[in-house]
Amino acid sequence: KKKAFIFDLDGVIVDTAKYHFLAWQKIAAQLGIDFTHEHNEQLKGVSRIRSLEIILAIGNITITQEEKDNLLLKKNEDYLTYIDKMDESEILDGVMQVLHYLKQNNQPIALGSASKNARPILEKVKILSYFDAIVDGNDVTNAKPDPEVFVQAAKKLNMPSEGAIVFEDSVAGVQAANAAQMVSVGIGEKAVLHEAHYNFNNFTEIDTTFLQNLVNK
Ligand code: G16
Ligand code: MG
Repeated sequence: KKKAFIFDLDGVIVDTAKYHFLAWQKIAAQLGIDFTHEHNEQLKGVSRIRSLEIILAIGNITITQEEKDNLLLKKNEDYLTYIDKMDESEILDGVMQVLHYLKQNNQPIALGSASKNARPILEKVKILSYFDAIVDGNDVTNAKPDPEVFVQAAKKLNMPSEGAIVFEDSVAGVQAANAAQMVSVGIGEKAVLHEAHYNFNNFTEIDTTFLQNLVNK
């Protein structure tokens, strides 16, 4: 039996949230906004443009579209300097064991990320070859919590949405998976991701019995 296994990227495979934070903090400072770690939580799983809009709302600031475009460009250029230094040591604990197990058992694996930088990041941490399909911020029109990114991922794998398994660290991502009729596995704080069908703090808590049960369901 086969099921589509779909992984979010930021916060699930690697902790790029810390780099997004550093880059956004510079933009916020430039706008005179004090951007905190708590604020950064709101940006998880959210698209780049939406992230900027949230920051502008925090600072109660209105700017022109041209200024927005400049800031988005600047933010990404800065973010890419952090990404450039990444290597396989940044893969979060337990992720490789799960990827290995799924590969050994010929389960279809996809990435479902809001990031437009997903491919270079997977290349940097040297796991691009594990993925049979990649759907990222360059492919979708509707951001999470819209199910589009995960529905596209299952389609690319030639697998049904129903029964597909999604690993997510964001509330919007869990909602997107649920809206797609998929099995949502929350990675992170259960209190935050309480809408997920299953909850784990990280991948080291996921064992092969759990994965096999999902396949057989
Ligand atoms: C990620 C992050 C978000 C980020 C978004 C867009 O999504 O969680 O914080 O704003 O990608 O990233 P980029 O600016 O690289 O296009 P995910 O879905 O992988 O968690
Ligand atoms: Mg995420």
